[in-house]
Amino acid sequence: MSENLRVAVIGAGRMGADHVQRLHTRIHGAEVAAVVDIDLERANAAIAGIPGAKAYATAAEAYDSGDVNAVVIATPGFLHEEALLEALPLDIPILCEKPLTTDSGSAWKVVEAEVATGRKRIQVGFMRRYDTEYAELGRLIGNGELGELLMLHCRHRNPDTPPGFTNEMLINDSVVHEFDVIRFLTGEEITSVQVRTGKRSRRAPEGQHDPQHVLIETESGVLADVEIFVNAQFGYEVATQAAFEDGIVDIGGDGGPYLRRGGSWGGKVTPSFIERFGTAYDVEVQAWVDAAHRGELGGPSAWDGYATAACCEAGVEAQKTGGEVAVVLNEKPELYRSEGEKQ
Ligand code: ISE
Repeated sequence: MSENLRVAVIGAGRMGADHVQRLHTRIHGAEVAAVVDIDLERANAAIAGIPGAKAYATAAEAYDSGDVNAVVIATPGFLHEEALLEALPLDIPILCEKPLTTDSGSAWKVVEAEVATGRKRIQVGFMRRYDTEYAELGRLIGNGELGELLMLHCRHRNPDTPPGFTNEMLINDSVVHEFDVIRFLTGEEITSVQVRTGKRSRRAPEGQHDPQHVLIETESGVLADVEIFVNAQFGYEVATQAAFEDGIVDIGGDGGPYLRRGGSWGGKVTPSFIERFGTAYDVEVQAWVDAAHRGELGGPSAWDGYATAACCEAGVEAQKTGGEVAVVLNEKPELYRSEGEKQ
């Protein structure tokens, strides 16, 4: 086996195919050994032009090949639990796209399975943590130079939704990112979620109430409001304004170049999350590979996946009731506690 990590990418859909290209062309210290998809044609298309990579219909076949020592799980969220429980006993580094699983019960099963192995093996693909502007906001919150953080105003807009994108997915598939990044930025757990639905866009497909307004509170009382608007038509936007005691910080606005021509001024709108977070995904995957080479695992953990799953569950209940729903978490296992938390 080469010095490089030999990665199996499970799922050759949009995100899986993107990770295959990333691993093949931009990431150092890793190569694509296998692509797994129940649709073998799609798996074969994903490995085209990648020497040494093989297509399989099942993860078991890829693992049995003996040519794989790391795995990226990029199947739809409802298939993650099974894929994670299959990969954990192999004792290999696992990068699992978000969400860890789609409900807190199954996420907790994954946490328990990892705890039973005695070491962290799972990193969850919450790529916003690797975005430079989010990281800078985190730094400003941490060093206290603007005083205490008081509120976050988050805009999360997608141009449209793929077929089958349900009302619950506004929370489980989209706002899950805000749940994670708010926990990451504040270093606190989320204590409650409320969802309000107002006027519905005529562009929202049947069964979806779009947009929605999500109100989140953390342990110390930081309030975050999220406009989740997944059929916003114009393009992709993930932006946040943070209000501190001594200043205001904006992140995520569209970048240049800006053009002045023929009496108008403007730039291009980001088309999708693939472009908006392209660099963050690269940094995330490279960090995972580098850690694997050191025999470590960093980044968002299975605990983070579990905690966000619990927030999503509260969010989906809040969608139905309109009321404020408490987020209740199990006790954090020792494996996931920081040194400070252990004392
Ligand atoms: C998608 O799955 C993502 O992860 C994107 O970051 C998010 O903006 C989008 O709403 C999700 O559907």
